[in-house]
Amino acid sequence: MTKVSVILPTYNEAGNIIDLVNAIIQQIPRDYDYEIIVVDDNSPDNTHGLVRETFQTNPKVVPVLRTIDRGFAKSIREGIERASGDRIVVMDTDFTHDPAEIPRLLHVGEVYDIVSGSRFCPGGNMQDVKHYIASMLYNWILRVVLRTQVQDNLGGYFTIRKPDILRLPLDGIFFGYGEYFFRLIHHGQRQGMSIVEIPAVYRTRKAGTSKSNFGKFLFTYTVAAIRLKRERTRAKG
Ligand SMILES: Nc1nc2c(ncn2[C@@H]2O[C@H](COP(=O)(O)OP(=O)(O)OP(=O)(O)O)[C@@H](O)[C@H]2O)c(=O)[nH]1
Ligand SMILES: [Mg+2]
Repeated sequence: MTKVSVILPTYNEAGNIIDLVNAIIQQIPRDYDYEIIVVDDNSPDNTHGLVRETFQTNPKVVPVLRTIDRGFAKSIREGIERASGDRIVVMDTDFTHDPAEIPRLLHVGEVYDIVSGSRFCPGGNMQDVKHYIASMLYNWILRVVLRTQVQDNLGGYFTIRKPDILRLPLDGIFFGYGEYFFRLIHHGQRQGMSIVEIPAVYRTRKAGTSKSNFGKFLFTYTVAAIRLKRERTRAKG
């Protein structure tokens, strides 16, 4: 039986995480074994303690506490490295990524190397219209700069087999924030992996507050894209 490890990075998600873990458990297909790894960066709202307490009798829910080097992408990497499953699923923990899409991700993942839940393929969407338009425009720029062949380079809701992700240059991908995802797609594409997007509707955060700031991220993501482009040009030349 294939085992899927669902990686959930959290920072101050006490209002979402219990319901989310329960919703994910409901969505794991019966022919998969699973574990859910909640990687928390020592949230002041005690997300980690809450998960530990609530799921103490379920060994398939694995709470991981990080106390140094806080970071979204680094937490995801830590979750991936600790995963005991053959298949990885990564998603946000504020209900932006709908657990109901998990069965389709796993199903398509049996055929393709990376399957990404995308807002920009037919059937995909986002409840927050302004965010949707801003992300779409920014994705066009990213695609021109990086030549990635996917439409949603900032999604972060995906599945890949663990041995496949370990073949990618993890040090060059997993740092910073959501831009790690376009580095992952970029390197996956360069290594000849098959990448497909399936439609996903991104919802508005259920509880808690956002940690992202559009202006700041526009700058960091742009610097990250230019760096990646330079690396690519250097590697070619
Ligand atoms: N472990 C860890 N997780 C984080 C960190 N920052 C954010 N996260 C998680 O990463 C996910 C995305 O963060 P959000 O605050 O929702 O940022 P966003 O999705 O860009 O912004 P919204 O559109 O407002 O939802 C959430 O599940 C957060 O809990 C961090 O420093 N460490
Ligand atoms: Mg969010």
